[in-house]
Amino acid sequence: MEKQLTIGLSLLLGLLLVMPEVGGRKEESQKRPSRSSELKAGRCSYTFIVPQQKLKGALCVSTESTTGAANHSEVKALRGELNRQQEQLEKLRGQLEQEGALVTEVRALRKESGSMNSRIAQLYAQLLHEVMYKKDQVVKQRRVENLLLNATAQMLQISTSYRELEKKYGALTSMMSNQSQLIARLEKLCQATKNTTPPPQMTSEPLSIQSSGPLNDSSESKEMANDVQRDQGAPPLQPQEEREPLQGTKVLPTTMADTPTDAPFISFPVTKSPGPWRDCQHVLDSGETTNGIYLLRPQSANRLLQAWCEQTKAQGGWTVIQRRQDGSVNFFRTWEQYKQGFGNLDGEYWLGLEHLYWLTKQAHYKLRVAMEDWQGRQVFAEYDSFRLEPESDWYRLRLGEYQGNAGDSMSWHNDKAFTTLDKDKDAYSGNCAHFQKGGWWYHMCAHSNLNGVWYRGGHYRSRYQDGVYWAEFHGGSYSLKTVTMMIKPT
Ligand SMILES: [Ca+2]
Repeated sequence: MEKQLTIGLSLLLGLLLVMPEVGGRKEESQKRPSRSSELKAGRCSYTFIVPQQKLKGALCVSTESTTGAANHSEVKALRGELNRQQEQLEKLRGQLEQEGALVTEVRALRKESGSMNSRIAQLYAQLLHEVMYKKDQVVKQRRVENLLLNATAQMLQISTSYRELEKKYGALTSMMSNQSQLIARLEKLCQATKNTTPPPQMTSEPLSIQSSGPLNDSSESKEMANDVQRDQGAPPLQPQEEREPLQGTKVLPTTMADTPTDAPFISFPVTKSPGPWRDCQHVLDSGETTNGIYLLRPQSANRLLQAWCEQTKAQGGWTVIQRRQDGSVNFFRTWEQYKQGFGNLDGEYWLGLEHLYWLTKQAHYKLRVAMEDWQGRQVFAEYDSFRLEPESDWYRLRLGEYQGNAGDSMSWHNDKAFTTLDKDKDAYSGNCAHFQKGGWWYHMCAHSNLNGVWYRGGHYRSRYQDGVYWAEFHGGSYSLKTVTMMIKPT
């Protein structure tokens, strides 16, 4: 049934396909009857396709009548096709040209992209490097910050401990000041009672040696003191008020052991030529070549004074202004006493700042400090100029160039005012004279103090640096055996 239907349909299709040609042939046969007669002669001009299979095209075509027209139309079609293909070719060529430009462009772009890539890589490396560097910097910064923090903490700690120390120091200073006031009160009490007890003992042990030494074990010193008294012919226990100073000069104490701390020199006769002399150089120039006490009167000064003249050592002509040799005199004195002078002219004494001022005002003087240690070694320090400013300027020290073999322990005190336990003119917050137990041209406080406590034996043990010392010679904790300060005009 199905097969029959398929055959039927194929036949119909075949008819449909052949129909126009049938019409065409009819027209042609009308136009050209000669040819149709030829066809009628024996050749079949229609072809029927038996639809046993699917239709695949014509199985038979007329060869003669259609060939010329077919060729012509085919050529035409071919030409058209050729034209079309040429057009396409042109189109393709145009496209190709366009594509060629595109290729160049793409190449350029690729090239650019390559260079861009390398640039990006470079930038990336740079960025990486910067990041690393920044990281390093951050680490370093943190380290520095930590260090800073540590330092700050340490500083805080130090400042705290410094404050504590300051508090302690303040307490100690006030204690010292209290003790000094006590000493001053005791001194006043001693004066008031007019007894012959020695000056109040200082807090340090060696001072008791100083005050009690001559009584206990130094019979030689006692004899010497007595000799002085015999020489001057003064009664040993003469009250101070009854003593008559020789023409306004100082007075010597009766004995070393019972010297009131504020007593100036007692009257003392001129042992050598009458004078008065300008100074010991003047004495030497006049032919007096022996050591001893001479009466002096500085030019333009209406005051007489006595001093020991050293005429044998270092070419002579030296006016002794200070001497330490046995600890027989207490040098822990007031301003007034340092101003007027105190001690024994043939032993330990201080000539007096006022006298020094007038002496050094009349000419150009040099200073010589002669020292001896406990092993007998002798050294000296010389300053090519020496003078003092007046009391209104606290007897400020003016010192010249150093030379000698003791070392320079005094230039540090140049241009410094004099300080005593009752007049603080030093640069130190406390009073240097309190700690060093003697008046001096203190700074903060001293490289030398020849007015300290005379300790026996050199190295001393004390809470303070209060010995008779010259730091450049034996340091601050060595108390010298003998010291002489003397001046001479140049
Ligand atoms: Ca001071």
